[in-house]
Amino acid sequence: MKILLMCKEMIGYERTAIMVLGSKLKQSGHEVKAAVLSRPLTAEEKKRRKNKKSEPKFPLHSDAYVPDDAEEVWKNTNLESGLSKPKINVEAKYNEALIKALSFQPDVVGYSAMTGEHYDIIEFNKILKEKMNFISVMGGPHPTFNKTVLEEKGIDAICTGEGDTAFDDFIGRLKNGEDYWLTKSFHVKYKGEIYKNGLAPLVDELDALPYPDRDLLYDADPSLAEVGLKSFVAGRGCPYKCSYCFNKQYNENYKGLGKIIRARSPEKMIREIEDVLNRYPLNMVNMNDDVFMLKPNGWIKEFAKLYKERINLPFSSNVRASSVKEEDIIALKDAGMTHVWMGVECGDENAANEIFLRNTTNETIIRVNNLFVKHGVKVNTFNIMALPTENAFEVDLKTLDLNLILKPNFASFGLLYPFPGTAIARMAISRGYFEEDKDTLYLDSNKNQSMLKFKSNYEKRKIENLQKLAGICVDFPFLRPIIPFLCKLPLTKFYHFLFYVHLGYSHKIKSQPVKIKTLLKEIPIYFNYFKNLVFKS
Ligand code: B12
Ligand code: SF4
Repeated sequence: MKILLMCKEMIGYERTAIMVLGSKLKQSGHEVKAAVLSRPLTAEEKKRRKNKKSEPKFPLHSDAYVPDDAEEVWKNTNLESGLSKPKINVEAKYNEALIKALSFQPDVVGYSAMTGEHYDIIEFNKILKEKMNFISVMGGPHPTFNKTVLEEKGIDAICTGEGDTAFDDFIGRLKNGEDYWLTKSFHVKYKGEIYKNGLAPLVDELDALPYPDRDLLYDADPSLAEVGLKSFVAGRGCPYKCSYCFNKQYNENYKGLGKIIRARSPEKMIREIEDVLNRYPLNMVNMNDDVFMLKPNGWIKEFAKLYKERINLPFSSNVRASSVKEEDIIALKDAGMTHVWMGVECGDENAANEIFLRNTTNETIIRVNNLFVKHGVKVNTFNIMALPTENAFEVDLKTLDLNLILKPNFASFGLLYPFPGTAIARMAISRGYFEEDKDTLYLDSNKNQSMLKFKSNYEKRKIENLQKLAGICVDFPFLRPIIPFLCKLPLTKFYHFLFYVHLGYSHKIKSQPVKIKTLLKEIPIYFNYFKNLVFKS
């Protein structure tokens, strides 16, 4: 079978789902390609694709996907004929992806979607459906928690959990003319009926899965191959119950269907990184596990030893203060861990524990932060503002103040999003801060506006301004006394711009120890991401 895997633009971070689903399907003998929605190629990328002489110095995989007949397909398909003007513009937005899809003529198109990304995907899928026959499947966090997305015109099936073996099963049944509509973990439209199947068990042995297929994804977005920062996932699952996170509901959905926490063996993980190191530019490893240090006994020490011996590059990971051991910090620092991303989320302990169900004290956060600093590991903090509570602005000021105590390398502030299926969404609805119906517009970034209703627009503006300025204030603490005043001013657009400049600088310069030469090479790519982020929002 021919399967096209798609996701929205990635802005510098690999979409692991495409790589893992793709490799499993290829292993089963299917023909798989990937395409990205929306991000137009840079002039440099277009040139490289056209001019065979200026090959990138790293090898693109043999099946690098630029259809030779792209121009032909484009001409013959006459995409724009008979369409009204606004529709032409919509299509123009998706040109690149449409060409790929039409020239590949897949049997199945699989979309991976986080909430907020689904709008563009649904829109694109409708256009594609007008032009060719295929089965469309959506997977990822959005359909996992928002199953009503199957009601959308053009979406034929959704995957409601892990897709590695389930999608392979779905495609296998389809190929063999079997009852694919009864595949576990899928909800499927078939002959006017909707089939809602239960979940298949979680993948027990992650090592049994093939290595993620990076070539597939990098062929779809060459900029990801070119930048030296690359993401990896060593394990899955988190047992905590933070109200704003999808894990609590996920674990409830999967109750009795397997172990929550699973890890690949250190050896397999190192081999994957080694392989990438041999074939692509790699100068910084980003371990994307929810909580990296939550691993079986002995795992961290073994990983650290192998990593130091065979990779020896700077790396970062996500941590939760209450699951950090000093001996692990020492081992990982020795292996090359330069910084961690630590969830602080809220500085007001009552709100942190009653609203966010964070279940960690500020004292623990400060103690663990100091441990990292003591051992020379930089800490970047994750924080969430705009809580569904009456004194939201004061709560957020306390979050800023906790960060001023921690003095992190970079303090990242987002706005609370009541994602479908989360406890915080139910709380926000019951407290009157949020309404959820079929017209609710979920935005695809939590950095721009709050989705909650506050007592006035002025109150909301203050909170959104604080979120934009807080990270800058942590770097320039002398601003703290005037922050409440600055938040009152109607300068949100200006603060928004400053926010992204600071975010880009903190991500690229402060959090990635790279050589000047590499930095200069990567700046145009990151500038392109930056432009997309600022202008899109
Ligand atoms: C790494 C990561 C990122 C990275 C990369 C994004 C990515 N999706 O890969 C970055 C830093 C960019 C990121 C950004 C954000 N993230 Co994030 N991120 C994660 C994290 C920690 C790991 C993702 C991952 O690699 N998982 C491993 C892969 C294998 O799992 P998976 O993607 O779920 O895919 C499996 C299934 O879902 C399914 N599947 C997926 N796609 C498809 C497609 C088909 C066709 C099928 C059949 C099956 C299928 O099969 C896959 C294999 O089993 C997850 C939490 C988590 N544990 O998943 C949050 C998570 C995905 N992020 C989340 C959020 C909210 C965000 C942000 C909005 C936060 C922000 N700061 O702004 C932004 C969104 C930016 C945007 N819209 O572009 C939420 C999404 C909730 C939701 N309802 O959508 C999650 C679930 C965390 C949470 N708190 O709940 N994130
Ligand atoms: S610790 Fe992190 S990953 Fe785990 S439930 Fe809380 S927010 Fe989610």
